[in-house]
Amino acid sequence: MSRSGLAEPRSLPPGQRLTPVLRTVQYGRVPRIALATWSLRIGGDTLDGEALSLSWADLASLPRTVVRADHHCVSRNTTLDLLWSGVAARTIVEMAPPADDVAHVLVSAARGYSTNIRLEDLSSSRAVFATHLDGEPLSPEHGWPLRLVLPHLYGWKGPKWVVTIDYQRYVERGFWEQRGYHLTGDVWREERYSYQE
Ligand SMILES: Nc1nc2c(c(=O)[nH]1)N[C@H]1C(S)=C(S)[C@@H](COP(=O)(O)O)O[C@H]1N2
Ligand SMILES: [Mo]
Repeated sequence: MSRSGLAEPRSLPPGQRLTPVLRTVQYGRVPRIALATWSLRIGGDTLDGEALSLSWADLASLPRTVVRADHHCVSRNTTLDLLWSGVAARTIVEMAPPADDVAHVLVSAARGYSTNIRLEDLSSSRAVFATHLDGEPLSPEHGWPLRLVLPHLYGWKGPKWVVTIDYQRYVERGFWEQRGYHLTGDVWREERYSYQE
């Protein structure tokens, strides 16, 4: 039944509460990155066995997309309506496709952070390697030059300062997945901890 005249309250994922600003959350310090030497490497179990490296100029030549999404940190803070723009993760996956039996991907960042993502989550239509937030280039704290955004997964599944994508036939847990967090991390299924797997 619709309640005319009243705005429909927006549904929050289970166990989350609203926070008005996107708080910076990371393990360790913000890395310094030079675009001239930066690259995004897609390797591991690729279809042709070769790794692909994209320079910043290569990345800039790819088609761009915009995704409006809410951010959900597993610490229970949710921030609504962030506008991410960059390159669809699908575009990158299609440029360097995985071998047929690959189901997982380890995405790693400068300074050692990593996270495991199911290939089907990385290939979902709203997954984006973002260069911009709300129309501005990412700030260093929010992941400049490139961060992954997966709106239906908890925030830890979106590395800031992404540098490598490794397709994996076998599951390798990333930074938080080794420390008790869930392998898949779906926000709407409330997949927070590894004991739920
Ligand atoms: N490289 C890296 N990326 C990271 C993290 C991190 O510690 N290192 N923390 C994650 C977590 S837990 C969240 S909630 C978001 C926070 O993004 P923000 O700092 O832009 O708000 O970044 C994610 N990406
Ligand atoms: Mo988080």
